[in-house]
Amino acid sequence: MQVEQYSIGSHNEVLLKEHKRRLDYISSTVKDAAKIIAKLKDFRVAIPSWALGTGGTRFGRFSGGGEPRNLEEKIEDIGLLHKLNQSSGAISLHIPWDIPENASHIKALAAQNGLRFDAMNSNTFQDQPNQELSYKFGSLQNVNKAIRQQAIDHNIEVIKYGVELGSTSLTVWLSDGSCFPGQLNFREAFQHTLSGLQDIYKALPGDWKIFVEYKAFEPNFYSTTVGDWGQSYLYASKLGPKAYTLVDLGHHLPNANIEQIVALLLMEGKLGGFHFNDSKYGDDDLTTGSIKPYQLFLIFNELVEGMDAKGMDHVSDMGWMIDASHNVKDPLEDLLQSVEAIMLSYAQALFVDRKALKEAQQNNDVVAAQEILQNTFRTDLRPLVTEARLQAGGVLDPVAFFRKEKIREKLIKNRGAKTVATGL
Ligand SMILES: [Mn+2]
Repeated sequence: MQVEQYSIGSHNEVLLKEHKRRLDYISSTVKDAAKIIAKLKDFRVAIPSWALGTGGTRFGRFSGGGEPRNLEEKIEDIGLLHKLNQSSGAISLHIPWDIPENASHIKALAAQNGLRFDAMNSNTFQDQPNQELSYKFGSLQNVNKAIRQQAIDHNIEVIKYGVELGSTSLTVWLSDGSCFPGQLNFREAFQHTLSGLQDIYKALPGDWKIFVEYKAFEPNFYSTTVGDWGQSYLYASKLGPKAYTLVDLGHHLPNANIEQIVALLLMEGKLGGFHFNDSKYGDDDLTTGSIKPYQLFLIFNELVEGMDAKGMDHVSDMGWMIDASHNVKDPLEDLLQSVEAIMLSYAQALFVDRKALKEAQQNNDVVAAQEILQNTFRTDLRPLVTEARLQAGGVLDPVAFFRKEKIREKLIKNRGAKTVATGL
């Protein structure tokens, strides 16, 4: 699906005057506007290969049509998003849903679309057709050594695919755990899992990282073997310097203070990856920023502060990715909304007056500290995000452009109304 440059130009021309008016206003009050815009232009969020189709729940799945039928079409869809917002120039692959049969062809296609390969994702939470042994009772934690070995071998295979594509990280999310008391020996499950992760760790190339993603519950409802950031941190610490914790916003128990978790993991140099989404109850995988935008800002505030304290690069020293599902929205529109929310929160975090906040903290001035954060959050920085996108060659209003150009209708015409992308 090609988007012509002239259609971007004519879309922008119509909206340009109003945008400039808003930009001039905000630039007169935000003294570092140009610096923030420059940072926004560099920022990049990876799109997972399983997010391009309509998601589902265990009750049903309602496809919207025009979904990508193969990896090539998924790359084209992400390329399209990136063309519009200039901030989603990376793809995160899931194996075995998206095995690159011809790595050099896939690599070239991604490059044509301005994309690079972000973290690779393994899957030991499902049984695949032709799979010899079942993961019904867990993978790396399993009491059966042959099943554990099968899961280790799979992860090493995923690393090999990643090497061919130029990826440099592996994300391991395990659904391992138990549904009933007494089902598992917790200590043994941990030790098996650690031992499996150690074998996978040994297979990492020198410049690779492994991200250990935690999740509080689901699909197991009594215990999860990598259930929270403490457990993930324990694995990552025991594994070594190439191992990091990955925070997925939806993987906590209700009301968890994610911003504090992020701050401490960064302090320990152990936060390596980040999955964006939003939730009301659990792992709802809703559009980023749709339910709790203030929390998203507070988390970003800690990310920026913590990364700066460690001298980390905002773009390359963290694996940023969206991990959401789209049950009732067009997946591409949903992803445009998520990226926009991420960029806005990042802009707000960059705008926080760190010196004034530090001073308020030192003086125990609780009111001033709150004022600083809330005034920042309530300042409309959207024109800075839009300007960054414009300067990078994107469109002023991605969702409006997507609709005006009837992109979904064109995708349905090309691919058919009954397509179902691989994934959840
Ligand atoms: Mn995730």
